[in-house]
Amino acid sequence: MMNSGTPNFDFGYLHDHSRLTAYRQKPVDIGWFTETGRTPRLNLNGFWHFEIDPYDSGLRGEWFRERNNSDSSVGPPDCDFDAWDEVTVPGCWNIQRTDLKYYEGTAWYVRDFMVEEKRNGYIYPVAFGGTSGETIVFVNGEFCGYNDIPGAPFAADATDLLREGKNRIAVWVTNRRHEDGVPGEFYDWFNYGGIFRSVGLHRVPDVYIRRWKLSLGEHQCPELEISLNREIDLNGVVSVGNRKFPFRTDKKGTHTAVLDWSPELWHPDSPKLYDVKIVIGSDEISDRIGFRNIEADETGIRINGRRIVLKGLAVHEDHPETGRALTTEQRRLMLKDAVSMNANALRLAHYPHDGETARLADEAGILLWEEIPVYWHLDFANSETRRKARRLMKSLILRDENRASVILWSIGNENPDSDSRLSFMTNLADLCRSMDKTRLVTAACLVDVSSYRITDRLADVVDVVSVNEYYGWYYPGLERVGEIVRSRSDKPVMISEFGAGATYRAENGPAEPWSEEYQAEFYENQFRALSGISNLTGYFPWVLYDFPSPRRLNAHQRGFNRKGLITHNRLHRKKACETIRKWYESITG
Ligand code: GCB
Repeated sequence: MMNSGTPNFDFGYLHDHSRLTAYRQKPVDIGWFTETGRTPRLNLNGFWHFEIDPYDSGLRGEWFRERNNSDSSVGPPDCDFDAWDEVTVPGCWNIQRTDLKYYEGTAWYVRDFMVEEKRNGYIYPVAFGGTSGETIVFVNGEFCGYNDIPGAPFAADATDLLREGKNRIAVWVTNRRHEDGVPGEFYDWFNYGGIFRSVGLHRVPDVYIRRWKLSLGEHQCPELEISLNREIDLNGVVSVGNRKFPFRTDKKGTHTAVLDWSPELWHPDSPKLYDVKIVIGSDEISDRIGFRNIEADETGIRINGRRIVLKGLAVHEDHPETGRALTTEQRRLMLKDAVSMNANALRLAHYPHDGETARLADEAGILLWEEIPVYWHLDFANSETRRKARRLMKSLILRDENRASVILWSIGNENPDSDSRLSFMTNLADLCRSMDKTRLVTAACLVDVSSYRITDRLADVVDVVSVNEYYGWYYPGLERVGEIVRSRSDKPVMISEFGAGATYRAENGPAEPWSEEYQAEFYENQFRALSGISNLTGYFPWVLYDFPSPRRLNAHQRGFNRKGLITHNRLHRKKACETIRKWYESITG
């Protein structure tokens, strides 16, 4: 018999409802380590043992400690990670396991990895590109880090837990929706679960570059801003292309300098990128960077001093084969599909997409609107919700502040105007501006449908006023839509969403609601009604691809939002693609 002798069982955990409290008190600091410009020493993508744990038995019973049968204090364990099947990371369980399509709950991922040599005086961050929700990382049986924001990149410090030889990482992750979350409980997209972005083990020296930014400063010269993790003055060199610029940090470990050189500028028409390397002490960063400048006033948006109209498309990060974990090829196709309609911009709705998208957009010359899911109703008066939104915004800015393609930070989408919401959003706009002076702040506001005006007070806070309008689909009155843009002539205005549902079908038919013909006509009418308005500076038809949304259940939708211009599987282009292609072709500048 197991557990012979005097039993001293500790079954307290069966009655413990505070299993998350201790972890929640220790979220990892966002920004203590940023992956930008670094390649992990060890890529931890690939096969991981996986199983769902709907009752959270694993946290209650501390499975990550991997007590075995000989441990008389716990009895036979209920878990054996190595016996579980494997899934690949990055990935979404809803796709990888057909039985988990609609699962919303918690799961475990476990794998081993080897560390050949553990060097003293180095720091070992385990970096996660993003997961579906609250995440707890355990290394070799001990707590390593906690993050609570879906889709936020974060890193856990494994320095003290790693050992030379074989190591084990166990990750508890959930896709539970929360009333005080960002997003909240109710939204119009699919709630994928899992570790849906890359995981990697890094190694950095004890003095390392915590944050760096290269952007176009005044006088058209690049500006370098750098801060180390320690207050120390050190010599460094930044190379851009074949030029080298030595610098020295001040005693606080920071440095800002204008590099005396005028680079060829990045622009959608000629997306010039330079190889960049920063070496300081024994740390090093390598990246590819474009230099451009972006401004806005009541006449519109200018890149490098030239006015540009954003011929955009909105898109979700969702593919039938991979869910949120799109492959590089699937992301490239997304940019290619946009270019095929003469688009020069994408709105990455409604949450941070993988950082790879912005890198590919840098190369392709596609401008990006990046966004956090302050979407519909959030618990705006709740300080926890505010903390989460700030944390997500911060992580996104730190990840993508070096991407020339990213020109707009969007702080939210379609939230009814209230005092608590206005204060919440003003706080987010301030955060964006304090962290990044080289981009514009926007948000997708609601229109006052019957008065044809933008009455949302948030419009006073943002640099570019964006509005979602569905005249001609959810409500009539499309002919007057231009009045909305004209109602706000002191700022550039963009239409951040407009669209109509259409089910793809091979043959032609009458232009009735839900037909491709109706959708194409809808866009023709919209474009006609919106033409010739001087402060209208961008359009983002909703949406590039059909996408699954469990709340869409009528006969035409069947679990999908069908406002896509292309079907979810990317195979069929609806008729409106051609309408948009032609319209965008006709807009110059
Ligand atoms: C909106 C939302 C978007 C929805 C869309 C729709 O206004 O911002 O997330 O999917 O409308 O299709 O109704």
